[in-house]
Amino acid sequence: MQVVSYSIICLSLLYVGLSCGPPLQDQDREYVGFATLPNQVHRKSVKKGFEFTLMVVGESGLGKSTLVNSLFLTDLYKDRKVLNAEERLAQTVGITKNTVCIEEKGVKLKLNIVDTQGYGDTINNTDSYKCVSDYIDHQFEQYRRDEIGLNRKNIQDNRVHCCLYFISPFGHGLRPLDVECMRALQDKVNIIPVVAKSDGLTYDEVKKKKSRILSEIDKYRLKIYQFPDCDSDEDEEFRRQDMELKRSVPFAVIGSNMVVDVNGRRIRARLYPWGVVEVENPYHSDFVHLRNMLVRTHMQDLKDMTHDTHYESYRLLIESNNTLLPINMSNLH
Ligand SMILES: Nc1nc2c(ncn2[C@@H]2O[C@H](COP(=O)(O)OP(=O)(O)O)[C@@H](O)[C@H]2O)c(=O)[nH]1
Ligand SMILES: [Mg+2]
Repeated sequence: MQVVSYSIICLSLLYVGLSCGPPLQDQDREYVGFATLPNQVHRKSVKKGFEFTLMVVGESGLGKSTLVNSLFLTDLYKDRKVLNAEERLAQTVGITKNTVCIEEKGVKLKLNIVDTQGYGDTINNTDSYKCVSDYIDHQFEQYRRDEIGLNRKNIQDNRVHCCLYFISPFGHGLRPLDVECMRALQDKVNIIPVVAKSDGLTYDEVKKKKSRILSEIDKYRLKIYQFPDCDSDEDEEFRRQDMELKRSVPFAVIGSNMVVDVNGRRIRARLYPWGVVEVENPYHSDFVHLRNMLVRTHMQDLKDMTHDTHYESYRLLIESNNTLLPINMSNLH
């Protein structure tokens, strides 16, 4: 009985101490150490490296390969063979995957670029995007099988995290093929629309083209990647940049494989008889916004969306049907 009452007193003292005493200051608290968790996660992910897969879709000749080279300052397509009209007619849509490993300040990024060749080149293009859509499904299927397999610790993530959809600067907004293709891909991948070769358009034309494309996206209820809202604790400058980024969609882009000397600066640019178009100049194009978004600010969100939304829908669909897709990688060269 004595023991019981003694422990009750102790407990009540402890309770009084906790509830009525002055609040514990941070420095008085015992240090458990979990505050280093972010550092641990950071170190682990840096050690493991990052993987990102970007797909470019759009008609041939819209500057997809050139833009990829400009974005990642590489020459991914040194050995490519440009086909003539006859060869292009004979060819079906082909998908190629190139991988580059980029390292910046000790952080390694394995970047996969999936390019679609011959898309929109044939006389009847109804099936052009089928092959692109199948490719995305196959990557999901591969990942799903790896996840339930024995080697799930070392899964290679080849799922397509982002699709840059190239829209021609010469047409009036979206073409029927663009609408069909975006519709076929919208629930499988994060689509980011870009207006290709925008150096051929005046400032007003770019503005009109963008607003027409956006209204068509709305009219046909196409789903493109939605930028997440800014966190409430972000500073003014970040909010301003975020707003500017959202306002730039669809990004009007320019690409170039050429590095030229302009007033002592070595820059990627396009040289014309009447002047120089600078790829990274925000007054000339939205290239910098696009690159910042892809690499600096939204890469992780694109990956999260892919995993949590697109892959999850695929997985649920397959598992509810309980069928396995035969993996056919014949389109992958
Ligand atoms: N005017 C202009 N031409 C470009 C641009 N980007 C690429 N080109 C040119 O367009 C042609 C096709 O480019 P390419 O990257 O092979 O197109 P892809 O077939 O979509 O991969 C090449 O002659 C490029 O030099 C651009 O932003 N503006
Ligand atoms: Mg190309």
